[in-house]
Amino acid sequence: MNIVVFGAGSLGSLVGGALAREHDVTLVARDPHASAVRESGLRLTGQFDDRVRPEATTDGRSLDADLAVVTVKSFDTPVAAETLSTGSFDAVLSLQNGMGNEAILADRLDNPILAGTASYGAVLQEPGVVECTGLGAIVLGTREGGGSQIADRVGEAVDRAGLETTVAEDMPRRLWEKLAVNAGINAVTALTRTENGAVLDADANDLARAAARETARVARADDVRLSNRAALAAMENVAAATAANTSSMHQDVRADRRTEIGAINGYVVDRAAELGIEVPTNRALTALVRTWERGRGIRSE
Ligand code: KPL
Repeated sequence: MNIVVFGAGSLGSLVGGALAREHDVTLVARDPHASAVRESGLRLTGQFDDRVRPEATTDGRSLDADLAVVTVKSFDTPVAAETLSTGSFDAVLSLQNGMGNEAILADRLDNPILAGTASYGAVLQEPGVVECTGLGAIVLGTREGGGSQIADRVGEAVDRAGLETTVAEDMPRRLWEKLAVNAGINAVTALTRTENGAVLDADANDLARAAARETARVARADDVRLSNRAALAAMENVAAATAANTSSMHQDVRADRRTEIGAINGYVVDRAAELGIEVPTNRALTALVRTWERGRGIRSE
């Protein structure tokens, strides 16, 4: 399969690197990462140990492939969609954090849009080198739920590259469950500069559980069947499985970068307001991370 990975930061480089073991892959990345990959290939370290030679470019316009995998930060999705609309793809798969990405892609693109979640731990160590800090899984399917041939075909191609893949027919529920995981782990670890396992410790655990529970309540009000128990179990299982990993929001804060707070806890707050539900923990976490962003002069929506 010809695959474009749009937004090859940490996770995108890991997924793209793994896919390149089996498929023809082009990474759309920033420099100096893109030029390092062009010059010396992409080195996968940690749980994966390999060197692959995908194409790499900084220009994502007018690309042509069977599949585009979108791994940009959620706040960059509108620009990614605009750029992807200049190319030609049979399908587009979002493997991003937060909610609302698929809808933005579907608004601007005519191709079938698949939704996905990825729970691999990934850190871009230096240009051209990505470390897999935790083995995880990819779940993908149609964004509305239900099956499709294209979801099966993409799932088979991703699985063939050695990434543990499930094709699911209940993506709306899976996306809300992943949102509960991220709502519980990301802001708490970013604000306290701790690794994911810290949310299993007493004080942080209350906060992370409250954020995940509120997320499940909003999901149910949004007609998605996600119990508190399932949301809490998912959050704590991921925290335990990735205990030594640095969450993506903690990585962003450490690097003084804009975070995905708007698409994670901020999304819960906005959807809760529309549905008339109180979500005080998500509101507090959102306010704290936005205050940090503003203090650093980083734009926050
Ligand atoms: O998705 C993640 C992230 O860091 O954004 C988790 C699942 C929390 C793993 O670190």
